[in-house]
Amino acid sequence: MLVNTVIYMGYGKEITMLTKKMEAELNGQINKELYSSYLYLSMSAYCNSIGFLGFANWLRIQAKEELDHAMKLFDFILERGGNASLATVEQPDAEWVNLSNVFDATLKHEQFITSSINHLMEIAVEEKDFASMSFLNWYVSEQIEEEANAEEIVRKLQFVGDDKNAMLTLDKELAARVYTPLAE
Ligand code: OFO
Repeated sequence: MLVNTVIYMGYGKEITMLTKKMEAELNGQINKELYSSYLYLSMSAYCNSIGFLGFANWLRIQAKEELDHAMKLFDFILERGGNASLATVEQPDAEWVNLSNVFDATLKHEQFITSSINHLMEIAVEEKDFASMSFLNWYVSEQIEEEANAEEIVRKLQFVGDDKNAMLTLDKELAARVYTPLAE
């Protein structure tokens, strides 16, 4: 019902423009992804400050990935003939109690992002915006992985408890994470 103007991309190729509602929601998601990046960078700085460089590495890479998620949305909005409008990114917390506190907050934040993606998908379905549905499917799958990764570290931290040697082993494990840019 809310499908907008058709943009002609060349002979035989056409794509419908984003509705204003979908454009606003996607812009809101860019802001959430940028905030995620900021949040994980802040957490990375905390881990660095307490000497856990592996945890810091994992979160720094996570921050980079969130930036990729924001850029993917940015590009999609432009491709669909929309306006990417960038709002203020909220300042993230900088004070953390310990590593468990950091990763409990990470998991909670990813669950929040999942609900935000689900909300976007609901709008796409409501608007019969098939291009957005297809695009958002990537984020739906990504969120399964994002939550699982955070949950795994939360569980490992619970298991390790106060065992300093086990904590250092976990730190070493997280130091091995490498950044992989998103495929075009
Ligand atoms: Fe960590 O999630 Fe983005 O989308």
